[in-house]
Amino acid sequence: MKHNANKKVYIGLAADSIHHGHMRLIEKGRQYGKIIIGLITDEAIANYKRIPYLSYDQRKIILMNLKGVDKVVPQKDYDYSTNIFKLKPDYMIHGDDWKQGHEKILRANAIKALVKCGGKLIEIPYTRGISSESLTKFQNLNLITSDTRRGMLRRLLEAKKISRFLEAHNPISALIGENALVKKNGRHLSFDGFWSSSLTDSTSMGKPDNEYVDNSLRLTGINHIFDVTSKPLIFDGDTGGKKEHFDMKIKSIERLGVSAVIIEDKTGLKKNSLHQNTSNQTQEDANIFAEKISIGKKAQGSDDFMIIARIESFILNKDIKDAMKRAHKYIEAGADGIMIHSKSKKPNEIFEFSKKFKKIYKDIPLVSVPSSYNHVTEKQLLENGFNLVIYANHMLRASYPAMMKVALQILKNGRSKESDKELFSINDILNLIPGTK
Ligand code: SPV
Ligand code: MG
Repeated sequence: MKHNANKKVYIGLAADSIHHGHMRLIEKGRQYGKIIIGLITDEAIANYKRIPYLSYDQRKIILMNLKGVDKVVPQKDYDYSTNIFKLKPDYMIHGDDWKQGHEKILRANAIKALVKCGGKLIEIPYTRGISSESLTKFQNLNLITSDTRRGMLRRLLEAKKISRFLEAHNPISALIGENALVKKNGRHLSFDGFWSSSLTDSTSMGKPDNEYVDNSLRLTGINHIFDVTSKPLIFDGDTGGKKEHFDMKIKSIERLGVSAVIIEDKTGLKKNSLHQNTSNQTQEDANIFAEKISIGKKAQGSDDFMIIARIESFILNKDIKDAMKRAHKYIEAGADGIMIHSKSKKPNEIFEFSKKFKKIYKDIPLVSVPSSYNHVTEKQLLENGFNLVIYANHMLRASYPAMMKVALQILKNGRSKESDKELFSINDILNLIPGTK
């Protein structure tokens, strides 16, 4: 086939990591005409898979500078057909790997669209031995900087309707949040990031959740988590501590690459919000708390870092009026998002809040921690205006009963053989962490 500059060749790519497989697609395309890359947007990717490591603009710059690429346009849908109808290419180039598996439907739709527009699909054998997924994982761990990681939360909030974060209290629990993956209806479901919980950080050290475990110790733990993961992290900052210390605290949290801190509007000796007895918990004066927020906002060095204000009105049996009044004050003081907490078994009060809140603050992220109202689905939270859901303590709560069970079995049996079925094999544990053997 002779190159014909009047012919349009379409190639849809995510291009989070460029490798020779992509080059082969481009090389092939150049034989047919001028290449238009449909670069899949963050939003389109994030709703099917993990958000790309590189932003849309960063990926675009790379592609624009590749030999043979004439134009880069956004592909706003994971499905190629919208762009095919719009651009009416003469050819589309794709690897033949999509003939099987969940991408079959994308192929069928692309062929249908091409037939209608008079275009033709050219498939080349899939390049074996390299995959963007494995390459991206490798790159993420090796190249991620504090800045890139920090910026991922804002990108997620823009790209995804609702993001899910999982508690991590040490690197091994974080590796679960990093790698857990469920494939469902062609989508790759995974966690978007980590929650560093004061409850589980304290509990895993055998200490009460009352701000005894100090910030520097918790940040050291996060540093270890960051050694082996690539996803963004939200830090549970408790009350934020003394307002006179808050600026220094923000700087050290932000510098590490943490994306956001959530501080709660309590005062005095902090108690966990899910405690049945709330009589000894006190809510901070809204103006004083707002002042703390603005001190933090002035202290942060990057635009990416977020301070999210957590409203404890429902925890302390106050009403929606109090919660809304506080939301206004905190946002005015610069809060980048609001977490509304509740220990009710039902989501009624948080849904009442979210309806009122989102009418006024459509674009301000709203966070839910459904520990007690845990029958609520992410879909319901999304429909009620929430943008982020935090599974706040589940990794620690899962591990304790599992460990206790095995300890009791060993005592009962005078040996460990009976516990084998509860355990990861020695081989599995050695293979879990690369470099162990
Ligand atoms: C935590 O995880 O430490 C939290 C959420 O602050 S809660 O335990 O629900 O208060
Ligand atoms: Mg906490």
